[in-house]
Amino acid sequence: MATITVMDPVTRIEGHMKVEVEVDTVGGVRQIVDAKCTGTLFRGFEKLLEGRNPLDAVVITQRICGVCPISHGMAAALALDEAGGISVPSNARILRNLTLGANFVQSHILHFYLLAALDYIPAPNVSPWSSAWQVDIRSDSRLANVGSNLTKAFEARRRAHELGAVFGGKMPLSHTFIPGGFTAVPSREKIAQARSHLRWLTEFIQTAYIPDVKTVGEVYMDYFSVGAGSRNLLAYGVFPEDNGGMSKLLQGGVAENASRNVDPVVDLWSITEAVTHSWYKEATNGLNPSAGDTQAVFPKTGAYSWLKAPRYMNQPFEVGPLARMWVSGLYQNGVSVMDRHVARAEEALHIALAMDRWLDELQEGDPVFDLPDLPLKNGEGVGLTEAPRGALGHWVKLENGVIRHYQIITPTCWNASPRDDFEVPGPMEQALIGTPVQDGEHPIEALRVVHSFDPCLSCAVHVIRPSKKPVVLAAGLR
Ligand code: NFE
Repeated sequence: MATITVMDPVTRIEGHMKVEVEVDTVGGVRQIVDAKCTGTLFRGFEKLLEGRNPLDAVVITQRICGVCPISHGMAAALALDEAGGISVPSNARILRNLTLGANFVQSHILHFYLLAALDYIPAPNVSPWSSAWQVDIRSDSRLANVGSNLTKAFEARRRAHELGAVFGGKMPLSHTFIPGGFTAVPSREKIAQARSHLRWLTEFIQTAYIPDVKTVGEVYMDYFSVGAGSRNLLAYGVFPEDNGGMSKLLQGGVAENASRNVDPVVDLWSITEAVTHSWYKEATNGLNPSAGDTQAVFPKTGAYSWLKAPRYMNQPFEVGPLARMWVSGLYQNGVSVMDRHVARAEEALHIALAMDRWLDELQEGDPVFDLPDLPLKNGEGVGLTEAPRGALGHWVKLENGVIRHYQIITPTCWNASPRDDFEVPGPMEQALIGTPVQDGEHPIEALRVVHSFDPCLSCAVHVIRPSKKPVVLAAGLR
């Protein structure tokens, strides 16, 4: 007999999400046969930017999310750099990389220890932890190490924020990203301070984070075969290593069906957003973000999410650390729940080691910005970068010194997207379908699949309904 379980809200994620799974027996195996992921919160950012000073984009878009604000600061700065035809000096490129790198390390450690680990180990019997469903929590003495590092992870996050604040001024939100460069200067003292935090964090990643993820992978080996999803992987690439941005620490690219042959993301016009199953006006279906619009329609027949459905060449693509590490040729073991965790941990080390090198490359006394003529008047730009959770793009159009049009596609929008106009489910929905489930009432296996993508719904929904009258919108709970 088929059962339907609704998890609302999904906990230990960022933002507001509902996941509905239908469980049935197929070929003698109890498993998820259908899944719907819903972004349940309606927010406002893109419309908020229209008519504002272009420089506001860097500050305001960081408020989309407290976990990955630096990525939005970076994407906005890159979009404005392009709109203004500005190139940034080496120091600025490196300082941007260092501040973003600290944010990645912070976010990855947060995800494993504070959001995902409790799907696999018993929770400590103290606040703020509370146990997950006690289904399939395996008893293995090796897991004790993971538990003992849960509290140390708080210190690691604090350290990573302090590292980001050395040049970023403060964390989690930084005011140092500007078109044309960066507003802090490197000094010998700051470099030494950053290096001290970085060395501590690198050791934590090497001696705790990576071994702990590998331990969970050994005890839950079967999760290397669960939750593959679309197997299409996409990254824009991040951390430019030269001022032209041609070479990046993590390269961009697309790998269809987890192919080891990686193609470049050549055609930005092939990025579109479907809204057939999203609460937006159908006339805006299939638009490229440079022309995209966000007009809410609620209720709407067939719609079940505030997320749009981004597609590349009409296909759903998974984004995130696994996609980045895959297209860069640094991790190509497989596409699964556990591969996402391992790739994320290995990426954290890869970035931390590069940050040590970038500290050496900073030049005290060299410029940190190439100031553009302000205000930026007219132009168009696309800021493509990566957030901890995957590919992030900001599309901006300036007219007469103000922002005329702004669109953002976040990583979680790619991963947790609803079905598109061809009825093709999003990557997370595809990853859920086929997942074996022991207890249909408490499908912890579904949570493990969802958590492996590290979803952030705050990032994924960011539109407003421009109305003076407050409008109450509910997500249509069953
Ligand atoms: Ni709110 Fe974000 C990241 C972005 S996710 S965390 O990483 O952009 O969609």
